[in-house]
Amino acid sequence: MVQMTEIAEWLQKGKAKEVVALVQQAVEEGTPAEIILKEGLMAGMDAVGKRFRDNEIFVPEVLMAARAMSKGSEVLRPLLTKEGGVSSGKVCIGTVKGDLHDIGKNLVKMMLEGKGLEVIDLGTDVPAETFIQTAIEEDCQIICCSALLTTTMPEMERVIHAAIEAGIRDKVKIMVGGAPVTQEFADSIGADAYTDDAASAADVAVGFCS
Ligand code: B1M
Repeated sequence: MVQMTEIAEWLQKGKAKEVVALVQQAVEEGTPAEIILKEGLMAGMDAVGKRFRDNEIFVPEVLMAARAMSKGSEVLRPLLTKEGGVSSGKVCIGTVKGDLHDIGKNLVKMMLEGKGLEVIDLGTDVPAETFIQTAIEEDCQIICCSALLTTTMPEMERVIHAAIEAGIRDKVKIMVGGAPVTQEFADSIGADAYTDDAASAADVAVGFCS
């Protein structure tokens, strides 16, 4: 039986092949996808974050761990998105300008798709204007912004200001999230919602679309 700590350990070593194999085995053994994600992949990434902060490892090692995390989450995608259902809304999502972190954003995207929402992925380093232009052109009900750096969090406020300037603030809900983001911060910039994990982000988004 695969232990979640094994997945976390191989992820910390940046071994994508081993992580994928263990995730697949855990799925076959009947471990729920949510447990594998939280206690295996995300726990491993948390440890990587701490070692990165303490200068025990550096960008190349973090990149390898990030790759292992992405490959591992891809195995879980069909399980995490199996709810499916009829598309009930359109969302554009991106990591804000200046920020290249995309693992959390990709998980939110996966969960949104799992709830049957149509998702336009703008990628990373997305300027406020691109969020707004896409929301207008694609008629999105929701803009989802992710930020992982304290220095890029203010970009989220720029997205909200740009929505006001473009005259669409009352037509679009703006959701924010990412490790350094808090409910207090979300309230202070006038965001419509903050959630601290991808699954609750999808639940809130469905609520906005219904
Ligand atoms: Co970076 N990095 N990084 N990094 N990195 C952090 C964020 C950091 C906390 C590490 C540390 O010091 N402990 C630190 C930020 C410090 C700060 O801002 N105060 C940091 C730094 C400093 C940097 C650089 C500046 C390092 C450098 O170059 N010297 C640099 C910046 C580059 C840039 O963006 N311009 C940098 C670079 C990188 C890599 C490229 C090497 C890599 C990213 C690879 C990639 O994403 N493809 C990387 C990584 C992997 C991390 C850590 C280790 C892991 C982040 C992650 O993917 N976590 C991170 C440490 C940490 O967070 N513990 C760190 C897993 C992911 C699932 O969690 O994204 O939080 P997260 O998503 C969660 C929730 O937050 C939520 O859902 C997910 C879970 O369900 N969520 C939302 C996310 N978005 C949401 C949106 C929502 C709702 C919920 O609604 C819209």
